[in-house]
Order: sequence, then C-alpha cells, then structure tokens
Amino acid sequence: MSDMILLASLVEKGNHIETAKVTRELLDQGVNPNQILYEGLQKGLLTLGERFKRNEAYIPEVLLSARAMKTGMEILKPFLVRNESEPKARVVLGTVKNDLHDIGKNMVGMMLENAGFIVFDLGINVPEEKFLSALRKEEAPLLGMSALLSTTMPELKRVIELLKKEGIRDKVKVLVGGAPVTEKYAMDIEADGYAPDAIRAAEKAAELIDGKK
Ligand code: B1M
Repeated sequence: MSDMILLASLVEKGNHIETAKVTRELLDQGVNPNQILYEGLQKGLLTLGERFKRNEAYIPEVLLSARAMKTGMEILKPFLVRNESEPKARVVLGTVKNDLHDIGKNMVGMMLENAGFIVFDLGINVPEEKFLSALRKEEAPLLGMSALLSTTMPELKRVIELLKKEGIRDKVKVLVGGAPVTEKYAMDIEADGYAPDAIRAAEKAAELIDGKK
C-alpha cells in the first residue's frame, strides 16, 4: 500500500494517532504538503462521507474521521502557511448559522493566510449579525462564508441581504463556497465570487480584492 493510500485509509478509519505519525513521515520524506492534504487526508474523509451517504457508516465514525483529518491539518499548517510581509487584506470568515461543518472552511482559512490575507475566523454556526459586527469591527473588505448543508445554504443569502439593509454591501466583497454551493447559486444570491475548493478560494479572494483597488 502506498503511503498516501495508507494515510487516506487511516483518516477513513478515524485513527488520529497513526494519521499524525504518517503525516509527519510524509513531510519528512519531502512530500508536498498540498498533496498530503488533498490526496491523503481529504480523500479519506470524503470516502467515509460516501459510505455515510450509503448508510454504511454513522455519525460517530464521521466525527472520528473528522478529528483525524483535523489532526493531520494541524501538522501541515506551518508548512502550508507562509508569512507575507505585506498583508493583502482582512477577511472575515465563518460557517453559516445552524451549520457545524468546519473542515473545508478551515482549509480555506489556511489557504487565505497562505496567500497573505489576515483571517478573522468566526468559527461555525455564525449568526448573520455576528458576520455584520465583525465586518464593521475589523473593517474587512472581504467576507468568506461556508455552507455544507442544503438546509443552511439560504443563510448565505440572508447575510447578503443584511449587508444590503445595513448599507455596507458595496464596501464588502462576498465569497461563498461549500460542497452543495454552485457558481450559479452564488450568482443567484448576488455573491461576488464562488470557489469550488480552498486553493481557488484564495485565488478568487485575491482577484476580488485586486479588482477593488
Ligand atoms: Co455532515 N453532512 N452532517 N457532518 N458531513 C455532509 C455535508 C453530507 C453531504 C453527508 C452525506 O449525506 N453524504 C450531508 C449533507 C447533505 C445535504 O444537505 N446536501 C451531511 C449531513 C446530512 C449532516 C447531518 C445533518 C447528519 C445528521 O446529524 N443526521 C449533520 C448536520 C450537523 C450540522 O451542521 N447542523 C452532520 C454532521 C457532521 C459531523 C459533525 C459529524 C461532521 C463535521 C465535522 C466538522 O466539520 N468538524 C460531518 C462531516 C465530516 C461530513 C462530510 C462527511 C465531510 C465534510 C467535509 O469536511 N468535507 C460530508 C460529506 C461530503 O462533503 N462529501 C457531510 C471535506 C472538506 C475539505 O470539504 O467542506 O466541501 P468541504 O470544503 C471544500 C469545498 O467545499 C470548498 O473548499 C473546501 C476545501 O477544498 N469550500 C469553500 C468550503 N467552504 C468554502 C468557502 C469558500 C470557498 C470554498 O469561500 C469562502
């Protein structure tokens, strides 16, 4: 079994101790951290997600797998995040109300930091008003929101509507994403940008901010 397949299977099994060990070994061997993240850690979690969908795995297993993925991500973080002397912009980031999924959002946060943004991560289950007050407090020109459930996707629109109502919509670029979110949905709710993954989220964020200057 290749090391990357082994890593994916350890995440799928929710073995966070061995996940940490193999992640470190792969880094020591000089394997690219992005490859470890996407082809190892994320693959294992998504494979389990597929089994969960087919009722072949249950929530406790998904939680263990998520913990293993997070353990690996923490080890990778210093290798993914590079320090820029000139910060690009401030970003408020969070997962919308009633949604507890944060792995993808955390990856987006890491990639944004990597691209030189200063990230204010509000965490999960973030109410509309909290996004608004953080944008005001941090004077951030960019808002990133993640939604993982079809039932929580409408929250993205509610936040955008609140920004309009409060008169700050034209001061903030809104970037959205998450597994059920599509480019079309993002445009329908009048977001400024959509990205299907964390790397493209950072690229899109830079594009939106550069366009603003
Ligand atoms: Co949940 N869950 N879950 N879950 N879970 C999904 C999302 C689901 C698709 C599983 C399935 O049925 N196949 C399904 C949603 C169905 C739907 O609505 N369409 C589902 C469900 C139903 C549920 C519960 C309702 C289950 C229950 O209780 N019966 C429940 C809801 C809880 C809640 O939120 N209120 C629930 C709970 C959980 C756990 C807590 C157990 C756990 C989350 C742990 C955690 O995040 N700390 C969990 C997990 C792990 C999953 C799956 C298996 C994996 C999600 C994940 O982390 N993916 C997921 C199945 C799946 O997605 N295939 C599933 C890996 C991550 C890297 O990808 O988050 O998509 P993702 O992020 C990507 C891109 O989407 C993008 O970049 C990221 C990196 O490339 N992206 C952005 C994300 N945010 C972005 C923001 C951007 C731009 C890009 O701009 C700002």
